[in-house]
Amino acid sequence: MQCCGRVAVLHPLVAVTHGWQFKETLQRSPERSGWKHEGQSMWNSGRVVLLLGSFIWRRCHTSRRTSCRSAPPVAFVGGVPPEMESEEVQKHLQQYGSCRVVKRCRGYLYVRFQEAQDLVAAVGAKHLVGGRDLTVEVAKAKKKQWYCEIDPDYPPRIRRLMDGVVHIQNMLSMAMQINIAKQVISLSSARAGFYTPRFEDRAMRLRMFCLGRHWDTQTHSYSDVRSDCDGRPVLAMPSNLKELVEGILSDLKQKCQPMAHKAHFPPMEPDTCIVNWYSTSGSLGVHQDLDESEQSIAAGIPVISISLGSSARFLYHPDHPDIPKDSDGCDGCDAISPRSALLRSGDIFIFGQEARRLRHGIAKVFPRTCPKKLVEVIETDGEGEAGRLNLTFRQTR
Ligand SMILES: O=C(O)CCC(=O)C(=O)O
Repeated sequence: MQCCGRVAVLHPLVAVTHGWQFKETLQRSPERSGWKHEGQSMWNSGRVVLLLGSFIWRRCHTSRRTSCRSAPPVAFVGGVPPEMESEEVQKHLQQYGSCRVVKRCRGYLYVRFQEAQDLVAAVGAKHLVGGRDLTVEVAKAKKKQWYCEIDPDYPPRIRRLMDGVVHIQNMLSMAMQINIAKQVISLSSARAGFYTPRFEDRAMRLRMFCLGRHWDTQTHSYSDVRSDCDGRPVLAMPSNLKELVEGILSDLKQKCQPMAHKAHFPPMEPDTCIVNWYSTSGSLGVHQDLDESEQSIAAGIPVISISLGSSARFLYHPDHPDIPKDSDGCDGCDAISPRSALLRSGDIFIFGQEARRLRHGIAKVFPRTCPKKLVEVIETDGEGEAGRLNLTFRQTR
């Protein structure tokens, strides 16, 4: 410690020579290090100081360079309630100078000022907006951040599969996946939890329960009670899941600037989440999600799906309105070969806009693909294999 302060002001080459003098301080005990000779120990301590000196020198240099560069005039605005429009905050801050909101997150947002002195003036003032006391500080984060706490070792990858269809790989960190899975499994233990629905008189190859509104597989409609099952009221949709969906859409909007309109979905107010649990022999036939309101479908409001646990082969058909349909409304799609995507734990799949009527299904769930940390959380099937949880969020009204 003592030597660090001194070495910090030196160039690494100078530090080598000083290393000889500091050998008493830095020399490791011969028993622990195995260094035998005085000469060698002096050389080694010199090397330690060289490395240390070089490290500190680089740190000093880098921090000097950084501090010389003026920080971008971006304000962090905290205490923003979800219902407050970003424009309202922007308008309020424009009294200090030209500025615009550059990022909106849960509870806070970032505003970029054109002039640094305007930011300084805003930081020193009190901000009462719509009855809320907002805090305005100089933003510390220089990098764009995701709403979701992603795993830095596995950065998300956005794949635009076709217009209106986006697959985001690795979007949710393991911690987030575990939290969501735990929350859903604990909700499913309520009286209105998982059951095996029937579709056209056949048991579906999955178990299901809904949050917000119930999807009746017999009448193909949404209701507030489990009308095709036990008549119980449907469980409420937790606000954190709703916020998660909004956060995913806002992340996508920000991260996909180059794709611009191709990946921008209309704003969404998810009122329903269908939770599916598949065993490793489970599947879901190709279908279209058309039971939501006509307005919701026509506006291209997306269906957002979160995958947790074992991986699955997701099939989708590009929608071809020209292909004649039979009485089931779906036979024509057999003529087109389906495309597929492998959905892994933590992935998000979104379809909306012109692809809102996408035909899709789950062909297969793969055994031995569930991340270890989720095996304990997600229910296992008869074979002891962890299944797959899927949450699809929709705006049904
Ligand atoms: O499990 C999935 O990934 C798809 C679920 C689905 O298509 C649905 O619930 O409509």
